[in-house]
Amino acid sequence: MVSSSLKAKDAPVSDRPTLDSVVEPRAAQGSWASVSSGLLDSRTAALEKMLEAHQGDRQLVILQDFPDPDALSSAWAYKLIAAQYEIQCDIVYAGTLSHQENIALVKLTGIPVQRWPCQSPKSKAKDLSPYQGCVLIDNQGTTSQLMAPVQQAEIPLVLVIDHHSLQEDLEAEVIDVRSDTRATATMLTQYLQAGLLTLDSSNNAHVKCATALMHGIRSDTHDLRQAQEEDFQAAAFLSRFYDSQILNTVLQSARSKQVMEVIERALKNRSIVNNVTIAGVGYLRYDDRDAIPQAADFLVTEDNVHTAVVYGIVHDEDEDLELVVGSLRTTKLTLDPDEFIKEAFGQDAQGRFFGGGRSLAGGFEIPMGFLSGLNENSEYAKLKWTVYDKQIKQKLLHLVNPENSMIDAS
Ligand SMILES: [Mn+2]
Repeated sequence: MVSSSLKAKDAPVSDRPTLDSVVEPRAAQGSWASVSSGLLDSRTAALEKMLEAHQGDRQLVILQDFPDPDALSSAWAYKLIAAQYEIQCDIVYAGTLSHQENIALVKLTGIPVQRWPCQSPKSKAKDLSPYQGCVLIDNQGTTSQLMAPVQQAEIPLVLVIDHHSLQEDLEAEVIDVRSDTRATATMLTQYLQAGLLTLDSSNNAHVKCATALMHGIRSDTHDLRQAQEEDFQAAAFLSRFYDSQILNTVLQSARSKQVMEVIERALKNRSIVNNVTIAGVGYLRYDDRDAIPQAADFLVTEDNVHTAVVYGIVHDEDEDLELVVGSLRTTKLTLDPDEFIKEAFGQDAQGRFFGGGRSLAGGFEIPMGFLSGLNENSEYAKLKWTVYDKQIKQKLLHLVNPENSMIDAS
């Protein structure tokens, strides 16, 4: 049994506004079949109205720093929709594409995405003046370093389409946040089905975008094993257009040696308490950051394990910056990763949470502040890891096994 502090997903949460209070009344049940066509119609109408009002604009579509297939494909679908309104979109992210499948997806389908490294004194600031609006897809701005410069340039937030839990203080012209939906790609596919863009199987970009969306849905639903009716409906629609050969090639991309080594460390270091497996993997390079969620994906497959948390210290050589990065994966439908992570790690001095999540997955990033920075002294590096490892483990165990969560001080 997991402690009662792992609250059921459907337990009443805070009084934060939900999409329903922002956009429209809630449907009787969450499933696609029961969502009245009226609900979809009003969402489509809201998006259409925004697009019409911004005809001829140039928009910046911001993805999280480490974009995944769901984000990449959804942003592309939005770009294709917006193009019909003569809105030119640039899809950007600040971090890196480090999962081999994501690199293969972008290469094979040609998703028009650009890396805009930021924060670095070396990388010169991007000119944001051509943009009249900014759009967040598969995120709400909390996982992108680009939000700060965009807010500074006072570019209005015109649209948010996401399925992570709704963040407080989110303001945009149109907000479509559905935390019960498994994939943002499902939401974008619904907009396509509603007629915002007519897919044409003789159009190469359409076929490749449909392929990317199919991959997006698959990857956010554990290969459809956790898919809901609406995801199957969306996948069924995409099946008329997508290229299964490209998708196969993407899925067959091999794991890098570094990823294998991180998985090995995760296996070796894991401890299992109340069906939750927790593993610290020590230091890793910035480019190998995606090994952490991949290790969590792997650990959650163990017998009698429903939730895996893997974390490590990621070192960015370019910036000489270190931060603790962690991923959570769960197959337990009643566990809310967003709540779990917020409860485990709390907030920083500015009141921002160290992480959050969506259904079945979550992540966190803890800046190391004064302790950040590579040190040549391996004893010191070891000591620093030990401190972080124990502190994170203690916070996680406090939730997983409250009676016995004190660390062994010996
Ligand atoms: Mn997603």
